[in-house]
Amino acid sequence: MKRYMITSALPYANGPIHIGHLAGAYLPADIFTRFLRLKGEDVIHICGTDEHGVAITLRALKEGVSPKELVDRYHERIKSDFSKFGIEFDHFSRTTRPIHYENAQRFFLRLHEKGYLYKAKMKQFYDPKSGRFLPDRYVIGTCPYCGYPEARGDQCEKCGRQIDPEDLKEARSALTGEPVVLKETVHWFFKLSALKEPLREYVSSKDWKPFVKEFALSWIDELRDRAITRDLDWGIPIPLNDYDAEGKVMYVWFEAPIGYISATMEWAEEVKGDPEAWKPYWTDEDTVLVHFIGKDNIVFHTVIWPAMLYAHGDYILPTEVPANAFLNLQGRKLSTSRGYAIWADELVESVGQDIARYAVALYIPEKDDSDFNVRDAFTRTNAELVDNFGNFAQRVLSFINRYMGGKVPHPGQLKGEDEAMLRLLEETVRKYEDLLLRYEIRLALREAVKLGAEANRYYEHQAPWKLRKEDPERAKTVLYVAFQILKGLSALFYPYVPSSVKRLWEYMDLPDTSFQSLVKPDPSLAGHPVKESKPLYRKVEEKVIRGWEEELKKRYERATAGDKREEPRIKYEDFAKVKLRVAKILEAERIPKTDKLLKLTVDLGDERRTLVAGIGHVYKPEELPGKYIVVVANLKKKKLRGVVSDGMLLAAHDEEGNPVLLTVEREVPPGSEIG
Ligand code: B3M
Ligand code: ZN
Repeated sequence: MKRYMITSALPYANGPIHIGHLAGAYLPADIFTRFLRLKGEDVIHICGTDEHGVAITLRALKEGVSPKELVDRYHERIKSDFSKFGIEFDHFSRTTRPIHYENAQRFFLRLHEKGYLYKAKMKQFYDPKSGRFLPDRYVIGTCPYCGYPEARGDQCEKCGRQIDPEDLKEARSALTGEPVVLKETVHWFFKLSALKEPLREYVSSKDWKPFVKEFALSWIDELRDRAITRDLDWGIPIPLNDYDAEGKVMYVWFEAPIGYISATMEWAEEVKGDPEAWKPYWTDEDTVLVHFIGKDNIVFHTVIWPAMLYAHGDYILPTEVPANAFLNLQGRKLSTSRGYAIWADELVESVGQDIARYAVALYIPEKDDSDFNVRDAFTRTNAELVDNFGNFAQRVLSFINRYMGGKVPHPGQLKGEDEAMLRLLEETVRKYEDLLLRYEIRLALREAVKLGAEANRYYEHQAPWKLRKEDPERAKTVLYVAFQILKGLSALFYPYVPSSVKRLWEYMDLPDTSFQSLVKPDPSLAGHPVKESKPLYRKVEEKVIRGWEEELKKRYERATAGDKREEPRIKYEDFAKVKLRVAKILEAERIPKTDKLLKLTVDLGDERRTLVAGIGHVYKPEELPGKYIVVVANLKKKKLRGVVSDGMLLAAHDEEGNPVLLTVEREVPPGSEIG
């Protein structure tokens, strides 16, 4: 027996759970845990709400409630969303619990005592009106890339790019709307730079998904010390007797992962009634520590959190970090704040828990971003779950009830095709287990579905409803084999659709529902009585699918309607201030040590100009000379990486945000005016 400590990312208590969250972390974690538990492994699945940080305070501000009110409300909501979706935890805690405050402060002190934390000055944006230092996200301004006027200092919601708050134009405070200033402040820093080598060794030794491992390694290359305190009044206080610590709290990303341990401690006390019971899960080298997360959390779980654990010294490091990419919805990005999502609770209300789980499981973005399209999702679920597994279960059980006196029949001599079917079960189980243990949750499901399809084919081909009269002995053998296969299938489908499989087990009335017993044909079940059964699933009807399509279209329109309204109209005179002209590219070369920047020499008719353009990741310098492009000719000069850019070229941005040059429909003399 192996010991597993499984965690799912602690969701911020600032909104309900949607299918993107579920596909990204919670459903795969739940499937994996259920599989291990069915196999009898020693496993616990721990989670809880992440209740500090600016994601919380900003949301509270928007809703006009206190952070405490906000997190109380969403903690309950999130807990109920998970339970409706059948996501089970051994314990679901909160980062505002006293046990976590104490534990996080102990952790901080240990790192401090061991010399991993130091105090230093830094410059940070300050809002003179509210008298507060502002975290990156609280600084709002115009995005330097796409011009979106409401971009946040950490990321632009419109074009999705990462930004530094210093790059925002017209930077202002999200709290007061007033201009911000840079001001000196003191913070505690985590000496990550000192841990580069052990971290590199640790990550290199891991057999993680390539995109996870590469991301972690590239981060380690550029590892710098990071501030782990913040000027905020909502969070865990710094446990030091120091004047500078006043008004500061721990950075949420420092304390939240410690919350995994705190929640396990709380589980030990409250659920196990043994305050020591958490220890082997976090300190025994034999424990497999697995963090299920979405891709935006990779750095924290593969670099910073392992660094913290390493520096602390008492704990094991993560064994596996099965991170997932993003789930889109009808080809578009999900957004909680804009309300473009399918929420966990409404999906379950619409189609039932297991159909909902199955549909989402089909799109777990294990390798790349995937797209949840309601028509595809429900059509496939109807075919693979309802018509395949569900149908087989119903056929076998109702036949036994109707024609075999409600008892699994005693078989006659098995034929080649019977044995082939049982062998296929054995092979499938092997592949399935292997895949699940490698976190290939979608591929493992494929194996189960294939076996289900074969089982239906076998049943169809043997046609026991005909054999019943022509060759009753043979009919019994077929039903016996079909029952054994159904029992095996139930084990494979259980982690994905647990509540319907539990119902199936009641109908089958099995003495033992451990994985090992389910997947092994059991001759002693000949003569075993089964119960009256009902169909496990109902198909998702066309009108439900169409209803979702229409609803999502409406949600998307509502989510983006604001964008259109926000764009203020300008007068012609304003536009006329911008001098647009046609230019011909004469030369192009890369600016050394940059990935994107090209230096262009262009012909503007009466003069030559140098432009710097961030297009080098898409255009090769040699393909540019001779092209006619559009430039803003009267822009103030700007120095970029030592080169003065005298003007700006215009480009559109494609779906991936890559630049596509604007050109003219036919050649006109360089320098021609546009307007
Ligand atoms: N709350 C981020 C998120 O919800 C964060 C995860 C914390 S895991 C320790 O995406
Ligand atoms: Zn932008």
